[in-house]
Amino acid sequence: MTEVLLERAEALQEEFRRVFGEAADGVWAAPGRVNLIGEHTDYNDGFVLPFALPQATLVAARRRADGLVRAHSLFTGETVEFALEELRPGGVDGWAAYVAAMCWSLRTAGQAGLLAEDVDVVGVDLLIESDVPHGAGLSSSAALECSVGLAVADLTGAAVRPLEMARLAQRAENDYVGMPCGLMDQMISMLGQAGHAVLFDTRSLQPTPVPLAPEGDAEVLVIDTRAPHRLVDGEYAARRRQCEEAARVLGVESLRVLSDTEADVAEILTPVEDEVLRRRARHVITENRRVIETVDLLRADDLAGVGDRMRASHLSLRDDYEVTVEEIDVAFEAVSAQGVHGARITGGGFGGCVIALAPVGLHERVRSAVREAFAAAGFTEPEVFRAPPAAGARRVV
Ligand code: GAF
Repeated sequence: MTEVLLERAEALQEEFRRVFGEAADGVWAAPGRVNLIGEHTDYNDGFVLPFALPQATLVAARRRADGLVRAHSLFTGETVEFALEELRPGGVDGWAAYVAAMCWSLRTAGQAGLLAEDVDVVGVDLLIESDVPHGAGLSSSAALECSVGLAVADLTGAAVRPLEMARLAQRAENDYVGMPCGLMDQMISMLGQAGHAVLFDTRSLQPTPVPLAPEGDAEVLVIDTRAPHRLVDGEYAARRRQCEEAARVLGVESLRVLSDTEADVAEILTPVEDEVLRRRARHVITENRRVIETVDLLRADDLAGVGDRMRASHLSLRDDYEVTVEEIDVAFEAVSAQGVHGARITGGGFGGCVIALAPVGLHERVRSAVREAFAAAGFTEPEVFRAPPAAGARRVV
């Protein structure tokens, strides 16, 4: 448990008393994430290799017995109230949709076959604060879902395992909020480990922690381009449909099946006549292979090799999957010229962040290079910060 998180939790408890007039029962936290490699593979049964960030969403909560949820966000200053009995998918919107979605998902978890029985959520007051950058592709939504889910489950006395909570959060997002995401973000928010990335096989649901630069000679830098997300939901859903269509044409259950072979990608894709579908599928198949190669290279401490895979991933996401935007490509080129091992876009795309795997000591150089490139292009000033892999969701106090 970090000092900083404890201090934040204590401050949040005080604030809770001010907002709700009573003491909180506890404080729970769940982190945002970056993905080292394995993008747009999670909804294709594939591999991902994310890690949890030190940035987290904190929720102070108090159980109530009258079937009401009251949630106050320190980010927007708003309080939203709803009755649990009246929860229907899509019924609450904005940031509170994720709160409502988690309560709904827990209350119907047994019906959905995700837990042995539905969780009897009886009511809760929630106070929420977060330092996960919002709308930056760093999974602020998963951090909110998982922190709220943990708080509500704990206060109800329900034993929910981390991976079960991740699946409940994914269902909340898919079926309540309407975003057809995969499982990566919720998985890593629940299962993150300090000092490690987590290789996750989204078909077997098997997580494998992989130490990240244990020699202390390298670190991950995050460049938040602050480019507004554009068309994100529609384009994401479209990519997902294209992958399903490509798998259908190829006669496989998912594109993952094709990543497991040694076969030549061009040959595999010969039956796909549509050029766009072919490029989408090529990205997914080659990306899955890059994830597995990256894990082997990390274990061999071959950071230059990891960097090569990151670069190849970026180019594939730019040219085949078409999810980058100008700010992202400018940041990628600027950072790649600073002596880093490698760089790539991270997250779903259409804005968001670039990450770099860099020898320790390059932080300032990367920051000024990217800022200069952005100033020259007339873009908003980007943020650059270090990202040491952190622990997953937990109760803080
Ligand atoms: C978003 C989604 F939420 C994830 O499930 C994943 O598909 C990612 O985009 C792309 O890799 O973060």
